[in-house]
Amino acid sequence: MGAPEELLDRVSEICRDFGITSLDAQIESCRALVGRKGSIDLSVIGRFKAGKSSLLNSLAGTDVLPVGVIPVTAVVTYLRFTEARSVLVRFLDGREREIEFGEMADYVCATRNPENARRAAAVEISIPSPKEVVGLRFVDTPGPAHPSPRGLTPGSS
Ligand SMILES: Nc1nc2c(ncn2[C@@H]2O[C@H](COP(=O)(O)OP(=O)(O)OP(=O)(O)O)[C@@H](O)[C@H]2O)c(=O)[nH]1
Ligand SMILES: [Mg+2]
Repeated sequence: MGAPEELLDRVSEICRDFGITSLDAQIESCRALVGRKGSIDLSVIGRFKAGKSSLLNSLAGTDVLPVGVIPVTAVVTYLRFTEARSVLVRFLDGREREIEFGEMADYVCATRNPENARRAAAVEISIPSPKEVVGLRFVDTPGPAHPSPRGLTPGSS
């Protein structure tokens, strides 16, 4: 089976042959998504420490997003799959800056960027693409009701 369009054509054909109309809406939605330029966002939203970053790492097949036992993700973090590796920080004031891969945790991790003191709006990570995730952009989010990391640092009161 070739491109997604061919796959959808084949599904439509099978549905038509068997008189199945219940999938029409889903097939049309898929066609609209496939026809869109750019990637489809796959966002993970949930309570802090629910395992959001771990899930995306697992889907990406690499431990790129920081995970941990105390609150970690402080800033919305995009993970794109491209040929080159890079990290871009977009700031709340509209500036943007490319940083070294090793600096990423200084923005993403709540312990190193408490209460988003660095004023980052988002971090965009690009890594070489495992074939299965081409066309998707992962969106990792801070858990709602994220407590201050200071409150959960081991040894703190
Ligand atoms: N046992 C178990 N532990 C997990 C699983 N997924 C994640 N963890 C652990 O749970 C902790 C939290 O995982 P994270 O992926 O950082 O969770 P998160 O939802 O991104 O957390 P925040 O960014 O702080 O909101 C880490 O210590 C992980 O190793 C799982 O499926 N099973
Ligand atoms: Mg996280």
